[in-house]
Amino acid sequence: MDLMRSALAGHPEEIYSLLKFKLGGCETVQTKCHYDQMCPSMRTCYQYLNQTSRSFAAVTQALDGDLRDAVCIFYLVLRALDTVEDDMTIPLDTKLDMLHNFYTYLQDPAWRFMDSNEKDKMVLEDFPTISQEFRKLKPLYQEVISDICRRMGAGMAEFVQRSDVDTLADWDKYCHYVAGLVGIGLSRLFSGSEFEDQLVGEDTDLANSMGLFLQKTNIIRDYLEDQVDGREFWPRQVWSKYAKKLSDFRQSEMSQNALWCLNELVTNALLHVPDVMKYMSRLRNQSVFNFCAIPQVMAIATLARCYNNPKVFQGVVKIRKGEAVKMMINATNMENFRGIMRPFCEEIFSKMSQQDPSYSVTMEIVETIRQLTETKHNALTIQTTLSPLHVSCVLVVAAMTWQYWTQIHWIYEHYLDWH
Ligand code: D61
Ligand code: MG
Repeated sequence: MDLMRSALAGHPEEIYSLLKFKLGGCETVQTKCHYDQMCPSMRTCYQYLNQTSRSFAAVTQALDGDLRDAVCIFYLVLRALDTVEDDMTIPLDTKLDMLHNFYTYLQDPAWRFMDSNEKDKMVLEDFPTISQEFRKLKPLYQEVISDICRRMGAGMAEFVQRSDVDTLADWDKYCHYVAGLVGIGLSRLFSGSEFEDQLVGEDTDLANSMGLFLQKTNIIRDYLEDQVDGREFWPRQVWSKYAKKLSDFRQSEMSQNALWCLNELVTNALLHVPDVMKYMSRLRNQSVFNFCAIPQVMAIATLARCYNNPKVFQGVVKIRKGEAVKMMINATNMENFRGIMRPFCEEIFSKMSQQDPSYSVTMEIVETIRQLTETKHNALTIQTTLSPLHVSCVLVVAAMTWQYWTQIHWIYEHYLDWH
């Protein structure tokens, strides 16, 4: 199905990436974990990481040295905290108490929480396994994780008591608490591991922007999912210019206003791209570069797909698997990073209309991103004389032949031989 989606979208190069990925040839997410030599509780932690994170599990297990376990534990501790924040069945006073005191549970070998109904509740029910591994990390890593956990818990408690996100400044503040602080914590872990310069951990503004770009993209994409769950994270200051209620955007007659509101929020998220480019240009360790680059390119691809797209109000807009895999394979240095970001900037530009109230602001940031994503060769595509569609068909046939051949081979291996 993924092969067909890329073929029909006229992107033969994605079929090549999908086949390469299927054959296990994706260096950037090759795990460096030796699970057989790991203590059982740390192995359990990596299982929880794979169960709770689609986006960060593979790139975390590809990190170098002791950074790997530190980032894995950092993720699970914050995922546990977020599971408390997201659980609408926990009474408010209990939730506020837990959010404020969560970082203290890291020092309590027995603390666990058994009353969550969330999908990721296992990280709360088996928190002793996670906190045990936390206390084995070197003191600098423990200090960073505990500090970020304390500040994120306090920030989440502040917004849980408020009904919604009001101004754009509130939106930046909320995204700082739940994602900017992750970027700041990760950057201190990167510098603390000495795989990256001290400057990476010290420049908190850039690290914060890395998180805000990812979180704002998620909040924009998840409009409908959050509406269905009775949650609203779009800033009132923006949507109240286009509707009386945020839920009005679900009605088709509101579609133009809904799109203008959506485009204004995408434009706001794009304002973080210059900081993201500067942050990425400072990284020196390959595994850290890949770890940071992959979520960022997935985010700009998602933003480009969401821009001026009515489907945001009818479901969850997703990028193609082939596209995602191609970016994962190629996002390994700044030249490629720029080359991947650029086409999505052009995709947004191609959907802009002068009637859009945000047109001039969007045009300005698109121009800025164009300058920052100039590359020696702007297109990272296969130059062929055959049209993309022809190439796609050839590759699909090749893929199906290969699929058929492996099956024949497998049947031969497992059956004919055995008998
Ligand atoms: C470089 C590389 C990765 C980065 C980064 C810089 C800066 C920030 C981030 C990753 C975090 C991006 C978060 C975007 C996804 N949003 C969420 O997960 C929301 O929960 C936020 C609070 C918990 C944060 C958990 C987290 C996430 C990624 C990590 C990490 C911790 C630790 C290390 C590495 C990556 C969202 O949760 C969705 C859900 O519940 O499934 C929400 O509730 O809003
Ligand atoms: Mg949350």
